[in-house]
Amino acid sequence: MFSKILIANRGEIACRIIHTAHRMGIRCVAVYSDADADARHVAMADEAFHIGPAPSSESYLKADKIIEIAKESGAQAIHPGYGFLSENTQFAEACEANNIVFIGPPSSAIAAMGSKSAAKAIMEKAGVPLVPGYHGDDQSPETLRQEAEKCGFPLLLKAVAGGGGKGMRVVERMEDFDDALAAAKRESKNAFGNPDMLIERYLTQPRHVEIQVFCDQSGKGVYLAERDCSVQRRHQKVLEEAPAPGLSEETRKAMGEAAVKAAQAINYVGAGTVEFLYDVDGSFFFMEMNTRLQVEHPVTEMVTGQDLVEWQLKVAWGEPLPLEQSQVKTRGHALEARIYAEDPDQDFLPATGNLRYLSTPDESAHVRVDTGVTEGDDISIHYDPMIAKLIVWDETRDQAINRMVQALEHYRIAGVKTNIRFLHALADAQPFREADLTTGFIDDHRELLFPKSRLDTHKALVLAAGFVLEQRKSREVISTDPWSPFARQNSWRMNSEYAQPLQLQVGDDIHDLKILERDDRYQVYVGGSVYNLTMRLDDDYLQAVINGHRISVHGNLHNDQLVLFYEGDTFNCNLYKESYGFEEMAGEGSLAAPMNGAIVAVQAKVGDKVKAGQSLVIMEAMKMEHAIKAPADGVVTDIFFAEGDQVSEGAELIAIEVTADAEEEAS
Ligand code: MV4
Repeated sequence: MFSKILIANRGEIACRIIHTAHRMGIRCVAVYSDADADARHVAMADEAFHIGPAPSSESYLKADKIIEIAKESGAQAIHPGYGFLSENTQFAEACEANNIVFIGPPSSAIAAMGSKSAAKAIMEKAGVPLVPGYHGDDQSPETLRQEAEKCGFPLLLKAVAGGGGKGMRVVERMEDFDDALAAAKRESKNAFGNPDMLIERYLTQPRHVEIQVFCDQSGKGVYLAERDCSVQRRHQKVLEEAPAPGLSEETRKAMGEAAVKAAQAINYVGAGTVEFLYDVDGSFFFMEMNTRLQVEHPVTEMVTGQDLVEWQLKVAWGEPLPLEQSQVKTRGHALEARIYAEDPDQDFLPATGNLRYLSTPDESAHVRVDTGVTEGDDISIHYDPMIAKLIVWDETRDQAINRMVQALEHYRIAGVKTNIRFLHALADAQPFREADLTTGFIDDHRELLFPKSRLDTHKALVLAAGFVLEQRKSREVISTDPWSPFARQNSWRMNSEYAQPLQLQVGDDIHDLKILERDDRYQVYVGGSVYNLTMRLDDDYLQAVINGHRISVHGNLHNDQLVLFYEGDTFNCNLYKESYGFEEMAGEGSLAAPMNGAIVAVQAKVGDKVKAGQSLVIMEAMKMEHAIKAPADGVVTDIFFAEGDQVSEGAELIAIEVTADAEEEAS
């Protein structure tokens, strides 16, 4: 076996490869750009070499430099991961030329799948089912028109050089064909430098089902079940699973055998994926072959119990496949969700920033997290914005979905926008639970996938206030800085009633809260309502009881930004303007009701002379009493309510004429 390999990649996949290599006793050499000097993959590796500035073109795509480093470090092989140099035929050849094993297929196999029409021709010859259509070299408009007639409508024009959905056009009727062809050719010429088209019958409700194949150097091949990757957005996979729900054993076997034939037709070696379009009637058609280890390989690992990177290393070293086809067994169901730094509310605009708070679900036999980042890392513009892959397994699909929903609720990130809430809605959506999968899933179920916040705004504000107060208290005790505002010895925590104002900004709205504490119980006044609150905070975990509803959230307060995490959802607010001083309730001359409540006692009559601070009216709200006190010496001139009256927040309760000598005393 190799004793040292170089990983020509970054992020989660570099970490993933190092993990297995280390388990097998293989040393790992990492490479890194300026942006990745402190990255997790660099820390995990046994040694690491700087390769250049942050842009991929100046670092992770520098084939020559990477080969030089492999030679210098004594690495016997290079694992390219996915993306970057993984499907670059010249790189595979350069490795070979330098006596370094490329952990991937021969360059000829990569090249064979580079052109869609050539790939289809190879697959046709190998007897792999194709979507009916045309993939010939004759690209004259007349031939293409004739082939379109033969194919029937709707049809799909696909760029021969295309990939990832670029250069595709659906044509509904012959009348539209010429215009569509001209447009598709133009687009493909611009995008790929090649205007050639192929024609296929357009499947309107297909699923994306792909087979994991493996071939060794002797030409033996096996398939390791399939994955359903139908849930995509703009040709980006979002949620993947294994096995594909509802696939019959016959179809699974036929698809698997077709995939192995496809691989063998191009003398494949190593890990590959054959993608199929799977139609509602159970038919399936070759789509393309990916000549690399794929992002979603973990779901296959979870159901087969195999380590595909270990298989890659063994095959690259020249060993036979670890299992015969008959020994490949699957058990249970696995799902993978891709956690991205992006904003679903802004059309999934990629997000950047610092992962200032990052907490992941506990890993177990049921939950796996593949990631390349740790708390404090930056998500930059330079690379793919994927933060992690969250993979779950259970005996049944339904249980696996529950696991996924739960694990997403335990994945908490602050500092960068993520798609976690979207993924949570997706995994929990009824049509997904019912495996109503097609490639149009996300577009077809938009109304389910952008849910309103699960937390009512008032409750969220109460929890936010509670979190801020409890965290301040815990800091107060441990603070050693006498000048810190947290170090103040405030009397408000003593057994008397003081109201603390707190302004929280949510979006453009500023909410004025008042918080009253007595005997470790709080009352939070917000928007004319009052909430009883008790709580305890353990580190970042707040357990609160609001009006008898026990509710728990995690939180992160950073400068004046607070994020609360609740059931896969986040609530963001800013401490808008904060006062560390405390005012007594109704202490500033206000004789207005501080909240909605009832008058329980009126302790003065019209004409009474009263002293500053004297209690005039007692109000009750949520079973706690509040005294409305005279702001200054004076005479009561009017009383607007009587005992038993209900009053609203802000209502004037009593009028006082401040006496002249009192005014003089005050001035
Ligand atoms: C198709 C198709 C329907 N009919 N071909 C999209 C990317 C490229 N790899 C092939 N794609 C498709 N080819 C025929 N004849 C629908 C798609 C397609 C799709 C396929 C897999 C996953 C997601 C998709 C989203 C839109 C369209």
